[in-house]
Amino acid sequence: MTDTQVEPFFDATPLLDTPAALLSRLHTDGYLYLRGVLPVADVAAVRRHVLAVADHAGWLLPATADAADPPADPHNAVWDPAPAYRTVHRQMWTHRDVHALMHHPRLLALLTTLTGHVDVLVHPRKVLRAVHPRPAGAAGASAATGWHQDFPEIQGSDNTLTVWTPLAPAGPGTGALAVLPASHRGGVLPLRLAATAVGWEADVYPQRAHTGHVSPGDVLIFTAHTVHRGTANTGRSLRLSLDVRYQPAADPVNETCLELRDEPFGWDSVYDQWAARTADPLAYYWQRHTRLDVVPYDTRFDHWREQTALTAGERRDPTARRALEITAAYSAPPAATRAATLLRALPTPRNT
Ligand SMILES: O=C(O)CCC(=O)C(=O)O
Repeated sequence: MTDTQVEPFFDATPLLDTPAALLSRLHTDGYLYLRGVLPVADVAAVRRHVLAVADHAGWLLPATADAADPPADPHNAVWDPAPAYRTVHRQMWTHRDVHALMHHPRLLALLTTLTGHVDVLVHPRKVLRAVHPRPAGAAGASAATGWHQDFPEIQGSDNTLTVWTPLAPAGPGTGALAVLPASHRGGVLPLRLAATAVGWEADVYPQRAHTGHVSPGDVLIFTAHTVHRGTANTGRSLRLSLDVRYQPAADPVNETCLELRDEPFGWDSVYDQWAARTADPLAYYWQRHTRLDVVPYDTRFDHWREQTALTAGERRDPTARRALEITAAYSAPPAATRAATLLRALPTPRNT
C-alpha cells in the first residue's frame, strides 16, 4: 500500500445497542468492524472441519492439525483456480456448518437492523477462503485480492451488505481485510489489471486505508460499493475466512448469487453431503421466500475484464498473467481458449 496511510479499523462494537449510531457509522465509513458477534465455539467448529480437510489433503505440516495455529506445509501450497486447490476447497465448502454459521440468529438480527428489513435474504453462495501463506517477495502473483467493490460481481440490490469473518486470527501480514473508509460514495469504479488473486482491481490510489487484527467471532460488514481487499498472508498458517452477502428479500437479486453455474456440481450434490439432505431447513431455503425478484446477470463487467486481459496478453504484458489465468479457468470459449494460448506466450514471471 505505497503512500497509503494505514490506520486501525474504527471499532463500532460499543454502538451495537444504539442502532441509529450504528447505521450512521455505516453510512459515513461504508463499513463496520464489530467484535464478538459470532460465538467463538461455533466459529471454532467450522475451523476444525476446514483444518481436518486441509490436513487430509497434506496442506498442513504433519501432526500439527490439532495445534492452535497449525503451520501450512509450504511444499503443498496450491492456489485457486488450480484443480488441486478447487477439489480440496469443495470438500471444505460443502460442509453444512460452513453454511449454517452465516445464518446465526445474532447475524440475522444485526442485518435486520442494518438493512431496515425483517425479511433478509442470505445469499446461498457463501465464500470460504483458505489461502496458503506466501513469503513476501516470492515468485508469482499475489494470492491476495486487490482493491475492489463487490457490486460488479453480485449486482442486484444496491442495499446488499457483505459480512466478512475470520475463522482464525488474522492481522496485517497474515491476511486481514483492509477497507477504504468512505469509498462507497462514488458509485461503481473502473478497473485495471492487477497481479492479485482476482486479476483486476479498482482503479484507485488510496490515501487512507483501515485494517487491523481480527479474531474469530469478529465481523466486518461493508456495502456493495465499499472498496476493500484481502492483504497478503506472509505468516505460517492458512488464512481462513468466510464472506457472505445479505440483502432485503424484496430487492432484486442476481440469479448468479443463487445458483452454482460456474461450478461442475449443483446444490443437490452439496446437500447429498448433509444428514437430512434436501429436507434440511437450509437446503434451497431461498426458494421459500415468496416473490423473489430474480434478475439476470449483466455480463458487461465480465466482457470488459476478459477483453482487457486478452488485449494485454496480445502485447505480452506480464501484468495480465493473473487475469488470463482466471479467464482461462472461468470464462467460456473462445475467450478461455485464447487466454490459455496467450498465457503460454507470456514472459516468465519475475519475483513480486
Ligand atoms: O477475503 C478476501 O481476501 C476478500 C474478501 C472480499 O473481497 C469480500 O468479502 O468481498
